[in-house]
Amino acid sequence: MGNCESSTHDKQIHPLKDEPVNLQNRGIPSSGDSLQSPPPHVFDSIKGGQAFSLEPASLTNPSETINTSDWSNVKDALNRNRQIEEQIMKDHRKLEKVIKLLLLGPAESGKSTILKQIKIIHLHGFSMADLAEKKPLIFRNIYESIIQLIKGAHSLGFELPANLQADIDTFCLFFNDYQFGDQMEFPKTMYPVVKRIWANERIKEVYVQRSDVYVMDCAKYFLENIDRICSESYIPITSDVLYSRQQTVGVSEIRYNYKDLEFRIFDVGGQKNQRRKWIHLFDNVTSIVSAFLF
Ligand SMILES: Nc1nc2c(ncn2[C@@H]2O[C@H](COP(=O)(O)OP(=O)(O)O)[C@@H](O)[C@H]2O)c(=O)[nH]1
Ligand SMILES: [Mg+2]
Repeated sequence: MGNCESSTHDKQIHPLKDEPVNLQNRGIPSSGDSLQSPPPHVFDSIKGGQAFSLEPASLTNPSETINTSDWSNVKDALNRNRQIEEQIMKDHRKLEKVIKLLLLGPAESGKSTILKQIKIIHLHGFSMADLAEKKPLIFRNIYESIIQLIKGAHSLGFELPANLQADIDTFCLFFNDYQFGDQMEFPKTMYPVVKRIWANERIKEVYVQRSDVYVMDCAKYFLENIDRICSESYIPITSDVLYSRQQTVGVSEIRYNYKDLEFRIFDVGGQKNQRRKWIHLFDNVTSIVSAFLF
């Protein structure tokens, strides 16, 4: 292999032949012009025998000499290379401003609640439509709470007064037929039944002992607000939405900007069978926020 020199002078040594090459004679302007002799790293790459993607075919074939179109191809390739490098740098700078947070923790530890709170703080909260559409979910939370309290009383061996049994039977019959849908009114017949069941002290005791039996955290909040929730003009308020409990299926994401950073927060299903849906989110994650039950 012949001499290789990197220089901005007009005369260059052909990298593969030992003959000097006059770049100006080949229509290549000298330094200071926009079309300069090829930068040193072109020759370096040839010398090192690598990065041949930047070279015109003639450079790899010693029998051919360099012509203007070869250098023009080199220049094009270098331009493309520079553009790609600039784009990579831009993407990198952009990525540095993206903060990816993954919320992890057991079911009902508050992951989805954190997401709702972020929506309130950073994304203008809930619209009237958002609030109204939570009605069926809130009603379902109340029905499920009552069933859990009744089951809990049985599991804990609590004796319930005989006069409550009729209400319990009525409610269980109703719940057996109940199907979750877009129910926008709390059933009038169930309102006094639910009220009487929750008014019972033994039932309230089940809620206190919910570390031993499963009762949703939101039970007390909704049952204490039953009069407001069962009123005809009921529209959920923000705290109702915060307390509402819906099992997360799959992954939900919220994005917001704070200062010049873009936050992307991922809320995932806590159940084991949901985990394969979010395991890939660990790629490039900035932080993991763990939620715990206390
Ligand atoms: N005690 C209490 N419970 C809350 C509060 N906010 C939300 N919760 C309840 O905490 C539970 C958290 O559920 P969720 O956020 O869906 O948990 P995830 O499964 O980790 O997404 C729900 O039952 C909510 O009703 C609060 O301020 N106090
Ligand atoms: Mg959730």
